[in-house]
Amino acid sequence: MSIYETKKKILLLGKSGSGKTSMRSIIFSHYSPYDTRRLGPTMDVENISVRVLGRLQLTLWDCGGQENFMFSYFSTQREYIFKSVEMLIYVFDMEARDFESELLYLEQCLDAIKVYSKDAKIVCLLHKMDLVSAETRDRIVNEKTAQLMKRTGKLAVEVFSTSIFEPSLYRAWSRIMNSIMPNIEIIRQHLRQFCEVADVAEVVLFEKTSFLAIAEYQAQEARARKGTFDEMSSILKTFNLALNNKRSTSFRSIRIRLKGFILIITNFTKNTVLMVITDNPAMTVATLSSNIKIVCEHFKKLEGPDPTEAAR
Ligand SMILES: Nc1nc2c(ncn2[C@@H]2O[C@H](COP(=O)(O)OP(=O)(O)OP(=O)(O)O)[C@@H](O)[C@H]2O)c(=O)[nH]1
Ligand SMILES: [Mg+2]
Repeated sequence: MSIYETKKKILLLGKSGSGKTSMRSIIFSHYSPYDTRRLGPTMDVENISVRVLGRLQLTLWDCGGQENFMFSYFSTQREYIFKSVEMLIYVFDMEARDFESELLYLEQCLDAIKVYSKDAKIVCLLHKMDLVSAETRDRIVNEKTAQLMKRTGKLAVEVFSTSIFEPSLYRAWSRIMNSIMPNIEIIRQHLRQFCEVADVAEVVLFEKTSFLAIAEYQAQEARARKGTFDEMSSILKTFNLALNNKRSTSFRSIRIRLKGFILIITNFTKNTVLMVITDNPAMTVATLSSNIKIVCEHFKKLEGPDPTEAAR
């Protein structure tokens, strides 16, 4: 049986204009950050299904944040919205002045979640961080996080600061994806084996549409390098967008060879892209490429058949 056979409901909530539709359009559709200026407010709820790796299907519930909609989520639509939720993502606009009133909304969400989806994971995004000056960012994030934590009590809540103009968006969403991927440990184990057998320093598996890093493994000596993956997600996504717009084609592979260093980023399985880095001076691009081909067959089996193809 394939290891990816799950449907998961993710609720995206937050006041109107906080940036919910923008972030999901950048990550899961082909929007650039600048395209999001054209977005109008979301009316009621927009459901978007995203197939992540063959059989993991996410249903994003992008809930319009205008007051009348929020009111109905907490009254007439309460059960419909908050039942069977795998993850609640609450988006705070760091430009908005009234953080207190946002916290009241969050509290209402948490009350409903406790009733209808008590095991749901909770993530809060302090969004539009690009509008906060670099000198005050750390202080503001710490203050807001402390205020948040006071209100969420014993619930485990993860907080990320994000901006559509920065790699932080990918960092947060990669972590989100990691935490809801079924059997992520199995994938990691396979990446680790690949690193060891092929004498590779680092390997990262990206989802092909979003370029979110799903899983990674670093050999001991590579662990000092930090931050590569989130930046890489946003670079690859931008590169792919440019290819799409200018040449109606999409990304296939990048190979970089420097003295004692090879980096290959290549289409891998139907739903993934693989990045491999080695600093073994004896390794050649040809050997590394053929190792990737061998391990690819193995991952294809893990991923299992795409149900949309099986149905044809
Ligand atoms: N500066 C900045 N602007 C952002 C960011 N994210 C979104 N925006 C802008 O915020 C505006 C509103 O974004 P939307 O995504 O439509 O907001 P929403 O939360 O979906 O709003 P509703 O659908 O009404 O609930 C758009 O003009 C975006 O370009 C960000 O990180 N930084
Ligand atoms: Mg919206």
